[in-house]
Amino acid sequence: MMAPCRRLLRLLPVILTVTVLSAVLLWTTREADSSEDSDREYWLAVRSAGEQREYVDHKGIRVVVGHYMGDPASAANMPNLTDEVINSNMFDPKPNEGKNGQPVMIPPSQLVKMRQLFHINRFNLMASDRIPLNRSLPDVRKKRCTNKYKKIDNLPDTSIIIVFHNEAWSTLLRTVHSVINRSPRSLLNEILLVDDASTRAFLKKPLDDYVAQLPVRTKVIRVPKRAGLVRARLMGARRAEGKVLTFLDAHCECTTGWLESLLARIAEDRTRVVCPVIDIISDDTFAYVRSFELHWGAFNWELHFRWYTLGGGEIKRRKQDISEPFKTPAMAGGLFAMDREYFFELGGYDEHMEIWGGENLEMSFRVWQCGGSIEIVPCSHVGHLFRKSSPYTFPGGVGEILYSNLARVAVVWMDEWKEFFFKFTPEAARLRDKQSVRSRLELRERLKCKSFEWYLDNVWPQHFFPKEDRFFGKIRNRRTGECLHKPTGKGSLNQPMGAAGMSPCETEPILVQMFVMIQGGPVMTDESVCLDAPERDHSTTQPKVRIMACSGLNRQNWNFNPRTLAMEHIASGMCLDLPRSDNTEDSLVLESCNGYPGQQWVLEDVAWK
Ligand code: LR7
Ligand code: MN
Repeated sequence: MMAPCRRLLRLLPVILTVTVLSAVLLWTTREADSSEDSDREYWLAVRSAGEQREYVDHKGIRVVVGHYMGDPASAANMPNLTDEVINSNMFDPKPNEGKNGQPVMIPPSQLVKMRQLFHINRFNLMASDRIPLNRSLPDVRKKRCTNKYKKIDNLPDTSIIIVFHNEAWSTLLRTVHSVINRSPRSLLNEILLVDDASTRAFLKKPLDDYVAQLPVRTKVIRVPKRAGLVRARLMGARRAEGKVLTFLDAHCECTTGWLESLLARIAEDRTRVVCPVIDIISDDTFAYVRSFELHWGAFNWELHFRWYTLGGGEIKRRKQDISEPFKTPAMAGGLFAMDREYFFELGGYDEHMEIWGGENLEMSFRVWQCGGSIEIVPCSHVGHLFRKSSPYTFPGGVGEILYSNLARVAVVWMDEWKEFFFKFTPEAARLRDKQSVRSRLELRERLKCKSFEWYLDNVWPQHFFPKEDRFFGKIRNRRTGECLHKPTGKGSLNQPMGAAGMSPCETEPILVQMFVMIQGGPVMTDESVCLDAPERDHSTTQPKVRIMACSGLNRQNWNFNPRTLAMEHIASGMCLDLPRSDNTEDSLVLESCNGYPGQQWVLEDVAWK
């Protein structure tokens, strides 16, 4: 394998870990749902300790997340696993195990075996195999939801499309049974299981036989050669007969009311693409954990999908009725419903996207730019099994696949911002010219889709991307000559905030020294973090300046004075200053404005397109 690919193989667990972390964040903050949101501080201390990562969140809750790495599953590189084990169905349900979404406890005598089996799917297969296919789950909806979507007579019916590649029996069929058990029967047209060239023996005839006796029409569609999730989903969509297409990953569990609320939104407006709130099924214990409802989906500078907190104003508006659906700039990708005809009118999916990744942003941009909308429906909750690494092969290499897919997204939909993406993501830039995207550009033309600038301005006005109307570049201090940087160091990728510090300016622009500033507004950087001065108590003479989740609050607004070169903190009237000590670990502070070089800042433009 070429060096960049190897680097990416190492990176993929990190990407997945960040996704899991976002999920953990959602989970540990879920209680804030009903409390004051505006000043929530996600304090997340991350410490790497060998293979384990440990987090202490702002409430002092300690969360330990294992960190699994390694090559995808085949008997050859899985310790003590034979092909016979991998191909056997070890489903062995115990009636009360995992009941009501409770965690599974594995008897101590089984722990060694449990760890071995973990490698097959990169989740606790033994735990999953102990839980019945029809386990109960709590009704996690807000009270208001119970009556909100009662009338179902006029709702469209749906085909459920589940694509899978070497999924475990128990997770796949628990997905199917949760759909059957918790959806109004009249709304289920059919369930389509698209087998993306799985090799496991139990997913062949035994699966055909099993689905034949289910009370809802269920078909298994076989993809002859590994197609990847995009083409597998397209194959399902083309065979579907329901009015709406509802896509699920092959390791989900649906809760009461999940479907009615989604279909009701589409019945009102066929151009809505609707997503449930995605709850967490633990890869370790299979506990069902409700997640925080007020996050929306977007992405970072490298086009990796992220969950971000809704801004302050947005939350206030939603306080009127927190069960109301809200618009989201992007969707996670795996769990959504969409009118079938509209799906094809809008161009289905980009068939040249391989295996995994990028299709969720492609569809998000396309839907928004071409006249539709994407929303999250808080009354619909579906659990998804989050894992920390990918269990299957990426033929052609992880890097080639993921970044080719992302290059296609950028070239077709992002206009000038594609240059920004390629400039700072060399892995994708390398693959840019290999993409033939003519038919997708023609589609964009034919549908008269709007620009990416329109998308940023109207769908995601809180975005932290560069734009003509704002500064983008380095922020250099006049006294030390050093540059402002985003907190770095071990584990910082997962650390949404920390002390605002300084480091020697790099000549080659590097992302951690890049900032976007709107005059009189926030100083932002990648991952939706902003320069913040959270200390309300101004009896401290030098309030610390931090990098924290952008919130839209006034205390994150700054004014750059081009005459004095001062960075004025609007809420306090104080100025951004260097720490008193020379310890570079120390954070910047606010100080009464004094005009000394320590308070003078040079905004150095960096070309982004
Ligand atoms: O080659 C493949 N063929 C497949 O059929 C690769 C995958 N698949 C199947 C796979 O078996 C699974 O059912 O496709 C589905 C998704 O693959 P996962 O579960 O490995 O993906 P994920 O959950 O890690 O990734 C998220 O991002 C993907 C980007 O391509 C897809 O959009 C996934 O559907 C998506 N999952 C979710 O949105 C669930 C919530 C995650 C969050 C946040
Ligand atoms: Mn998944």
